[in-house]
Amino acid sequence: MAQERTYIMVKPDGVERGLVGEVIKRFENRGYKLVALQQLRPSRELLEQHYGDLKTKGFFPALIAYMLSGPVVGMVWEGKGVVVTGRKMLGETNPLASAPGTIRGDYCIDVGKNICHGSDSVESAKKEIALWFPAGVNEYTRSIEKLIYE
Ligand code: RTP
Repeated sequence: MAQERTYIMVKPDGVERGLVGEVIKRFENRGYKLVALQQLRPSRELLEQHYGDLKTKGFFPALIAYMLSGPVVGMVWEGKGVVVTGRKMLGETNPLASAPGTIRGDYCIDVGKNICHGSDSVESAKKEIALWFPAGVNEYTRSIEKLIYE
């Protein structure tokens, strides 16, 4: 059965603050499988495509400037329910509304510096994975799946 995938990205503030490992650790510890990982400085065009739905929002220029401020680390995680669970692990868009124990609830305060991104649906995940990883992700099997899934 094809497993669900999501696109998780550590934003420039998260990279600069050294939180990449923390984000990876939480998804690994949960049992999800890492199938792609890259650090890059995204172009304005790539970001405008990624955030295309938000073009009309007042905060759009600030969002693009924030995302252009340094390298990001993008990754694709695979596993049961990973889109919804990944968003729960990240916390609310506004960090102050995020529960302690979530990434945003533990590590940030302002919405414009909220450390990470996670796909909001299976459909968006497919689009985002194709956008950020046009060469595709890594297909491999893990011997530990039987310790994670019943
Ligand atoms: P993301 O795409 O980064 O996971 O965030 P999200 O779905 O939780 O939130 P979305 O509404 O798609 O917003 C994308 C990013 O834009 C910034 N933002 N700023 N100033 C503001 O009111 C505001 N609202 C959103 C945040 O960095 C948010 O993650």
